[in-house]
Amino acid sequence: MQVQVVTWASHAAELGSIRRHVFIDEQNVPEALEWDGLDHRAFHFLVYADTLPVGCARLLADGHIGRMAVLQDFRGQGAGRALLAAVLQTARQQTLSWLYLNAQTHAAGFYVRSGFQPVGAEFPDAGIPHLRMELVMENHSSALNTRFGLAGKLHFVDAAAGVPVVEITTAHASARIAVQGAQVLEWQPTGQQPVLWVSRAAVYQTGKGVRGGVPVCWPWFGAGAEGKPAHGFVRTRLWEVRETGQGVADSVFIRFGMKDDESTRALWDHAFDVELIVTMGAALKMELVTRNTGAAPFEITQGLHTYFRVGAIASTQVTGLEDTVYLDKVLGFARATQHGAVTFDGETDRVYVNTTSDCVIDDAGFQRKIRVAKSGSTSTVVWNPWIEKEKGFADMAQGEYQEMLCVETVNAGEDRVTIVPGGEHRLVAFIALDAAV
Ligand code: TA6
Repeated sequence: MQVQVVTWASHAAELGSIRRHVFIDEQNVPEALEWDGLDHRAFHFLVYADTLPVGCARLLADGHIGRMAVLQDFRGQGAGRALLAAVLQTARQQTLSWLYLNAQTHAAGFYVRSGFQPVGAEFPDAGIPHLRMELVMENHSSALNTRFGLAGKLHFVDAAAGVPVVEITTAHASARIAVQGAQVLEWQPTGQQPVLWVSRAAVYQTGKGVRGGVPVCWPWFGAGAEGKPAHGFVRTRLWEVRETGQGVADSVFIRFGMKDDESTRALWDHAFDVELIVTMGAALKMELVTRNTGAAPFEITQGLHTYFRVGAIASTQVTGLEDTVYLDKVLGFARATQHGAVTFDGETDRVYVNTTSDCVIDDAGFQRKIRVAKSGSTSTVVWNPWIEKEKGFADMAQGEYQEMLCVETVNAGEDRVTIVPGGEHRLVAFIALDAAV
């Protein structure tokens, strides 16, 4: 079986014929889903049995492999393997650093044998069970460094197989951010204790969120609907790295992004582009930007689920939420009012509503104050699992509840955000050590 790399312009007839036979005639995929308007800017692959084109595949510039199809009479003869080998070769030539696809579940084993990992739960696409699968190319970090590295300030390393992490160092601070989930893991101002907390039992593996740092909860905050993941679906997926650069006062920024695809639309049927922009210097700024690229309004809840490192939770308090109403998750979301500073002597899980205030984490243990300012949000979550709930997290070590505290910058509870077609919403968290200490 020979494979040719072709373009839509040169081989639309052969490509279209195979896809019509396999997807439209054989699998009843609706025409409107098949011809999605992306063909003209993709790499295409045709596999031939002698001179007859019997299979095809497509690779988009963001690493999305799709439209893998082999005519019925030519299956089981190595056509799929030949196609995938050609796709991987082109991906390397294009210094693509990671690939993803939405495989029909029955074919998942074929991709696993080529190094792909399933990510997330099975989902229906055109009524056929699918699994999203990702492959971090062996050259991932080096490809990202080639395209986005900043000498002496920003570079990519592999924290574990398939888990690339960007390391940022400036005169003011250092940081680490996992490309998976666009999850800030560490931010440590020079000469200070780490400001963010990551569990010693955290798991670094494809498709699994790291316990700590700043998980991005989107496009819903909290429990998902039946069979859908808690805190949305973006924190366990690889995001695109779109841009890096230097900002004011020796800061460095990195911009991650993700668009909708069949697997996201199966979980949440909207067209979107979501970005996380992290600007790191003497302060840490995170901007979660949602754009509605579809034709109808949609509503989201979301959160920057920040885990802070504290000296000892029992001698830590949070100010800025005085006299604020909150929904107490520990008491079935009963409404209550905050009197004085928030202190901790047991499981605490509260959504404070109608508040745009800065919060200050007053940490007597480390003798410091951490300010958490925000915009684009009228709700704040404060969470500590305490002893019993900590035991329920396999990725928390015993007693770690004493050294961590979540003060989360969110749109949660009644603070729901509606975004019209073409519109955007920007949720911003701004974290700094209070000079006042
Ligand atoms: O933000 C607080 C919370 O919703 C808690 O109720 C707890 O579920 C926490 O997030 C951790 O959620 P996760 O899905 O990351 O284990």
